[in-house]
Amino acid sequence: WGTLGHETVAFIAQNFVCDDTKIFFSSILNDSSTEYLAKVATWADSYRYTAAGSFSAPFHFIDAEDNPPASCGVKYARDCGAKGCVVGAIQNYTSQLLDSSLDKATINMAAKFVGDIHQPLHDEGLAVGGNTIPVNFSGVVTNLHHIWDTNMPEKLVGGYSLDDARRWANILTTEIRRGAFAHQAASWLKGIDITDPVSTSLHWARETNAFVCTTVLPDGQDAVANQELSGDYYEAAVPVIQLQIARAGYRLARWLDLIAVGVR
Ligand code: DCM
Ligand code: DCM
Ligand code: ZN
Repeated sequence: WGTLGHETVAFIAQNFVCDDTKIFFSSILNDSSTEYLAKVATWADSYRYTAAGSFSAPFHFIDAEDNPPASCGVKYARDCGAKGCVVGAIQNYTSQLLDSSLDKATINMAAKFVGDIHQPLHDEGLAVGGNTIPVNFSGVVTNLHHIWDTNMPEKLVGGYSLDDARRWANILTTEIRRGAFAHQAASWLKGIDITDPVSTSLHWARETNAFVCTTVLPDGQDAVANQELSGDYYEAAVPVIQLQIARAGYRLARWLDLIAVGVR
């Protein structure tokens, strides 16, 4: 996701963490403001472009070698490359946090990767996660990965400021509490196990990767290449984007609760 997606995931998580978790992470981040998580939500994205942080670039995704749209699926041994992947990274950064490596950077990495694993093209190897599929969006030439990260969420919300993210997060929070997601939110936490981050995040990756077959590339890559996708394609994508951002935020809240409890 782009700036908007990550900040929204962080704001949703802020809305759902326990009071003690908020106190705990606000203190480590040295920020007691109403945006203590959201303000650091995109740091890992800048870090991967620095010389010191380039090792972390593969930690944002897992390149599933499946065959969409005919068959989707993620296998850890097959798909997590030698340089690492988002599933391994969630494992690694979670255990660092539980081992009391509670610095800003580590918290940030863990949070960022929970967000990214919920973007369908971050769980897909085809065409470098859609990066090499050229598409048009509202007349702008870009690529399929980029419209899922950025153009479609921003068209939905109308901007990408911190306040746009707060507003979207509050809408999705209401949907989780007493709206369209109220009856399914509890099921989003099924199987969540802080002692087994690989199984937990593989479940998230598989559930997310399934949308590559149904919604991202339902008719294969040739059907979207060089097409204008801000119409019907966008309309079909919006419910998936809303669901995935909501799930990521809700799950991140529980993950942070479990880390906070585990460390205390
Ligand atoms: N960004 C975004 N949406 C935009 C423009 C930029 O999310 N419409 C994000 C992407 C980068 C940061 O802002 O993380 C800087 O973008 P750029 O390098 O494209 O200026
Ligand atoms: N990305 C991905 N899968 C890959 C390579 C990259 O999901 N195999 C993601 C990471 C960024 C975006 O695509 O969100 C652009 O990556 P980069 O800036 O490394 O080209
Ligand atoms: Zn991306």
